[in-house]
Amino acid sequence: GALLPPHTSGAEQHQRDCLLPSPLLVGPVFVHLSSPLSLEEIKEKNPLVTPGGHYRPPDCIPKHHTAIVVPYRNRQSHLRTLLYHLHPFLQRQQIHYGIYIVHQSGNSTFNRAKLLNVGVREALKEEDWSCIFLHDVDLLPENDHNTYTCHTQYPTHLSVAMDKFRYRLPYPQYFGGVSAVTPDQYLKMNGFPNQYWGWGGEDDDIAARVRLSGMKIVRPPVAVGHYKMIKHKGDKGNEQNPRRFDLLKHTRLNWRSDGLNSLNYELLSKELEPLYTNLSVNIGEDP
Ligand code: UDH
Ligand code: NGS
Repeated sequence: GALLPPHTSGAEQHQRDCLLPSPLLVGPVFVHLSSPLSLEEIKEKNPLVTPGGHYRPPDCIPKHHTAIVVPYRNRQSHLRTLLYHLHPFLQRQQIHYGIYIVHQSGNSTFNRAKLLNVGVREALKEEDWSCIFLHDVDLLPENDHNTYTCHTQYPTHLSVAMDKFRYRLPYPQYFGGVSAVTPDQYLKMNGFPNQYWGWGGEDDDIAARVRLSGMKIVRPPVAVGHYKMIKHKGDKGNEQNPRRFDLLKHTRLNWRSDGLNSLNYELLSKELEPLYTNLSVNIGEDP
């Protein structure tokens, strides 16, 4: 018979590659935001998810290996709603995935982009992910044809049609919400900025890095990129950053020196929870 690739495990020998697109997709779904289930109840509904929030399709060999990185502090009910929704969504896509929650410890001003840098680095220490998703905790994809995989050449912006923006982009360069990079694309743009403390501008800086490093942004069709946002008030510790406009004027000068290559942090703990990996991290504070 034909020789099997050397990395094929015994259990996989009689399996086929997962079909693309996945036959399990259902298209648009209604996202209901009533009070979320407990983590135990969500785990019961997702019996094949393994500790740390990992999953592999049981009956076929997946082509895609995606880490979902979520910047996080003090949004417990949003997290439960996201997990309730995202696990089945990703399983219908038949991809191999893992969910990483990057929790900023302490009370210093929130820094979304730096937490994303930490998440990418820690996720890649664990597995050879082919794609990394940068995912706000309060955004729920409404159509599973919006596949959580990467474009081979360019970074992807997925949340192109959010309900709060009346299902369209708020402005052409908008890159916030949910986006994705391959490890190569991430290296090429020197990751994300570490200097945006507080709300605003960090996503625009990331979009600028994509262009400055010679890439462009790709997007799914608007009809597929629908997201529902869980409504909430501004967070304590994430007030608008008054320096964001000034920082954005200097992205062109700073992107090569501030980013992945200047990242420092202290990993306080890493817990393999039943539905996600919890990384607790000290990222310092606004100098
Ligand atoms: N986040 C937290 N905890 C915080 C702050 C932010 O977990 O205290 C994370 C979370 O994943 C959130 C993301 O960072 O989805 C982005 O936060 P954001 O406040 O910038 O964006 P969001 O879309 O809200 O959640 C925007 C409107 C908030 C009030 C407007 C302020 N002008
Ligand atoms: C822009 C912000 C982005 C933000 C976007 C949407 O003005 O960081 O609005 O904000 N850029 C600057 O402040 C420079 S939202 O409507 O979600 O609150 O993502």
